[in-house]
Amino acid sequence: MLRKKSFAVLVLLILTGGLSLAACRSTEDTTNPPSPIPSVDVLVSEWIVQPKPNEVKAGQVKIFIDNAGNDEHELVVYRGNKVDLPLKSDGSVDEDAAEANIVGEISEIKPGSTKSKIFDLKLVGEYTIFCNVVHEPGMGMDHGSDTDLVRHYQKGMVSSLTVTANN
Ligand SMILES: [Cu+2]
Repeated sequence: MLRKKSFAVLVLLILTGGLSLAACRSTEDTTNPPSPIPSVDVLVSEWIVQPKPNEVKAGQVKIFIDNAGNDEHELVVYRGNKVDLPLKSDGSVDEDAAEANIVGEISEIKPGSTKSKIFDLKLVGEYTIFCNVVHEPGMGMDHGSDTDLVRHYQKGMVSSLTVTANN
């Protein structure tokens, strides 16, 4: 009789153990795997900024940048339309004035190299991505004949990226 009782307890233990294990497993099964962060490939060169795709869902976005040019570039991510970008009198972007809407940047992308960074593009709308490198003529691709500095933004290194609702 005593033996029978302890057997019953053992069976109960195994059963409950099995049940809790099963419960554990089913919890794991119903948990969705973390969805991969959407990415945008941006090609930069003299004098282009080409995002692919140019539209992405709101949230974290991984930007891969590929410098196919001969000059060093950077990529600044600004929340807003290009027409709203504050410019300095010389035609380059006034990053201090734009600071509140600058989401982040990838800097010092050497010729022929790639870099990536995750940006938090949580707000829906238009974003502008651009290169704001300014240097003396002759230091990069542009061996300008005038004494003006080479301003990549002015040369056309700007493009737009649209962030759409995430549902
Ligand atoms: Cu540039």
